[in-house]
Amino acid sequence: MESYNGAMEITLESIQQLKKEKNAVILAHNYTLPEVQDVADYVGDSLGLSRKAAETEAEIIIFCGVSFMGETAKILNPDKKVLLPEPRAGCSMASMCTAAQVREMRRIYPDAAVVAYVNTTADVKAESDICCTSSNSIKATASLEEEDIIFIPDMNLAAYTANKLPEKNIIPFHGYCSAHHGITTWQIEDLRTLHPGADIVSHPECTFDVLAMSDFIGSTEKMIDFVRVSDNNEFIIATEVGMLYRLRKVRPDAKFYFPPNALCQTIKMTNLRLVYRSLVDGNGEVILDPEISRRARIPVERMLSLD
Ligand code: CIZ
Repeated sequence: MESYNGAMEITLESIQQLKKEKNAVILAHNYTLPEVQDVADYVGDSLGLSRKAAETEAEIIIFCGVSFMGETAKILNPDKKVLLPEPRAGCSMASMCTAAQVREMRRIYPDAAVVAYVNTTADVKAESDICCTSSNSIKATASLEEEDIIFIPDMNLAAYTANKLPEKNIIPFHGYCSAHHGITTWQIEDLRTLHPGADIVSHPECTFDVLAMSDFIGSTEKMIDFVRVSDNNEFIIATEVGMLYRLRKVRPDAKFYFPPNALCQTIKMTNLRLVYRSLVDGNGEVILDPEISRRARIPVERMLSLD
């Protein structure tokens, strides 16, 4: 194996060897390709990944996910090298909301605090009071003194959180994740007709109507925990289809049914060859403006200090 450009086989062993030589850690989101999950030191949801990024002692963090995830790792590790093997892998929801829009909402609602879902750019985090993930949006929002809460950018997570916290006045930004927002009640209804015994397990980025049909709602990692200990062996899974790989590992005996269009194409752009390339030549370094990074760290650390 001489270069990553030619036709050559990149093996698990070659990646492990390079990781050791470079003192690198590989973090991967639950939606990444199986070949990427197989070489990762940790696979999980945004909260788990942020925690791992905050505590790692490795010099290089290879982040297999989309750009806001790499940025969050860099915000938490300004002195480390953070590499996003496919730097073009963006998140459509994160790009729906700009820092200028957040400033404008603050101008309109001067008494409100801002809760930023982790699916935001560093610029947007820098304008926010606290970050949250889908596993702690309720806790993060409840931790704020303000009654009025500007919740950005996911209107579905905002609705889910608002429903659990009637004492708060949640003002949503109208962004959404295309993969989750596109899951419809009739798709879930069709799957339920075909598999009447299955539990419906949904991600809070789904619409409120889909959540209303669900037996369990949670982040990807919480969904895995639910399935792991469930007595049932059939599940309708309302989230991105990349989850199938981990779900099959934790419950090889169970059957999983996904709606047909739940796919995040950008997170699938990272493959083994790109991971190898980042390890060899540092491709995809995440660079942030130091002042933005300093300001964005405050809401991220505020979130991490909640548990
Ligand atoms: O992994 C998840 O649950 C996603 C997509 C987001 C999050 O907040 O962790």
